[in-house]
Amino acid sequence: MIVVHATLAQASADSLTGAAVVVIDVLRATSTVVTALAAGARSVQPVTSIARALAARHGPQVVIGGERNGVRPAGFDLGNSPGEYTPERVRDRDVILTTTNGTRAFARAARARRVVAGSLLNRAAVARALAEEPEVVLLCSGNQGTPSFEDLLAAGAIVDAMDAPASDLGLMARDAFRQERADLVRALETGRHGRRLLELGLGQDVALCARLDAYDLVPSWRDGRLTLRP
Ligand code: 3SL
Repeated sequence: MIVVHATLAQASADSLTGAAVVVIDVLRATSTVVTALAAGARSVQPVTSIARALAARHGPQVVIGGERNGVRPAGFDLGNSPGEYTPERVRDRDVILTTTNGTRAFARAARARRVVAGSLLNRAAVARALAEEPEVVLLCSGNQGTPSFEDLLAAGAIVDAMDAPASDLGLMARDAFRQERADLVRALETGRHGRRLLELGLGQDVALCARLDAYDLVPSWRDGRLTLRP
C-alpha cells in the first residue's frame, strides 16, 4: 500500500516508525540531495538550523549548503540550487544541508524503518528500490505547512511507476502526474513555489528539478546522513 501525505502535519514521527518513507521536496531540497550525490558527494546531512549547519564545519572536506527564503545564508558555501552541486565543488566531500521545509521532513521521518530521498529526478529508481516494501509513505514536505503542487506531482510519478495500491490522494496525484507529464517544466512553474523561484531569477533551477528520471540512484538515510549505500 502506498500512502501519500501532502504536508508534514499529516504524519507524526510515531506514525512513520514502521514504514518505508520517501521524503519529497522537489523544489528544491531533495532534488539538490540527489544532484549532490550524483556529483560524487560522500554524504548529505540534513540539519534543521543554520547554527547547526555552521557548527558542523570541520575542515575542507565539509561543504555547507542551503537556503532561507530561497537565498543562501551568510557564511554558507553553497545555496540550494541543484546546479551549484557540481563534481568540482562536492566530489568526495560531506555536504551539510539546511533548508526551510525539506530538511524538516527528514527530521520528521528520522525514526522510520527506512528513509530515502525522492524527487522527479530519481522517481523510477525510488519506485524500483521500494517495490517489495509492504507499506510505503510518500511524505511531501509542502511549503510552510501547505501542500505543494510539485511535491504531489512527484508523489504521483512514484505511484505511477509502482505496481501497488495507493491511497485516494495517491491516485489523484498519479492522475495529475499523467496529465502534466508532457511538460513538467511548465507544470512546476505553475505552482506557488515555482512562481516564487521564477521571481527570484531561479527559473533554471525549476528546469533542473523537472528532469524526470535523470538519475538512477536512491539516497538512503542512515545515522542522520544520506548516502548511496543501500
Ligand atoms: O523549503 C525547502 O526545503 C527548500 O527546498 C525551498 S527553496 O526552493 O530552496 O526555496
